[in-house]
Amino acid sequence: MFGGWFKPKPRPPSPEPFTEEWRKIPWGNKGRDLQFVRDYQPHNDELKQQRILLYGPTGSGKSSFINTVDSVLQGRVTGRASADAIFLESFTKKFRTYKIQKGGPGEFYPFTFTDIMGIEDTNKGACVEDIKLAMRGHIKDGYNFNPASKISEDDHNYNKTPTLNDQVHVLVCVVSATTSNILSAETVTKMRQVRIAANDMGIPQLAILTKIDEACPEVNADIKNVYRSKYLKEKMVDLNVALGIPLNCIFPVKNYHSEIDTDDDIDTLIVSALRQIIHFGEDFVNNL
Ligand SMILES: Nc1nc2c(ncn2[C@@H]2O[C@H](COP(=O)(O)OP(=O)(O)O)[C@@H](O)[C@H]2O)c(=O)[nH]1
Ligand SMILES: [Mg+2]
Repeated sequence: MFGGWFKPKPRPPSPEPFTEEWRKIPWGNKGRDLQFVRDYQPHNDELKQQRILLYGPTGSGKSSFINTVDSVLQGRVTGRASADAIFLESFTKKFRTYKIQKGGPGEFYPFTFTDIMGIEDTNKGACVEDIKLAMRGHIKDGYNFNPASKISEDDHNYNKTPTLNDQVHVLVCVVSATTSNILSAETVTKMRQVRIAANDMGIPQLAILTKIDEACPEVNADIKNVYRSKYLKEKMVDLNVALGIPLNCIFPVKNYHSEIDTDDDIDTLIVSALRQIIHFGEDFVNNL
């Protein structure tokens, strides 16, 4: 009953696992991106906070990503979004938004993460119709997803008159690098539908490829090998082909999951992805 059951067989060591480093990352200098995130304020006065919607299969690391961003910004490993090691069924059934504390109590960063119930092969995950409504801002925090049917307009968690602040401003697809086929056909179909709907609304999209440490022994040995790993590049290309997300919008990361202290290199990958997410959300709001 533990997550370990789902772990794929270890990949046999490759005779030549490396390629030339194909994306430049400011290792040892996370400060620039971190400062950007710390200083970020939406241009549009009406926007209190960007809403970043995370979607993807159960167990892909959505909750862990929220925790990791929280940890990076707090400078210590935190654990708020209930990342669960047991993920036979989607653990996140509620539509829930996470704020990240900045400075004192009651003061938050101007962006939030909404963790949606996992997109599943069968009828277990949130239905695409609900995700579309969520993107338009119709679903209130605390709503319990029902995989069998979409939210009714009479539900007390249905927001009839969403404002700019209720809408989703960036869609982030979260996929694990350990999945052998990257995604099942049904999940791909569902995720594509979500993407098409987001495209129609003009919502920008990115992808986060998680568990790069577990997927790749060379990266586990040194995370700075991330853009030298042939295997991870293949995974990113697979994701690009499966979902149609451009390669330069795909960010490989390692989430904090067993660590007790933060690490500069892990932080560096997280803040560079976060910075891009914030840029995309900001562009969307300014182009409305
Ligand atoms: N090794 C490793 N494990 C991870 C990573 N991200 C998440 N996990 C683990 O994967 C499992 C599922 O993560 P979770 O965040 O609950 O996934 P969710 O269902 O998408 O919210 C948990 O046991 C996490 O500790 C990662 O980057 N590396
Ligand atoms: Mg979760």
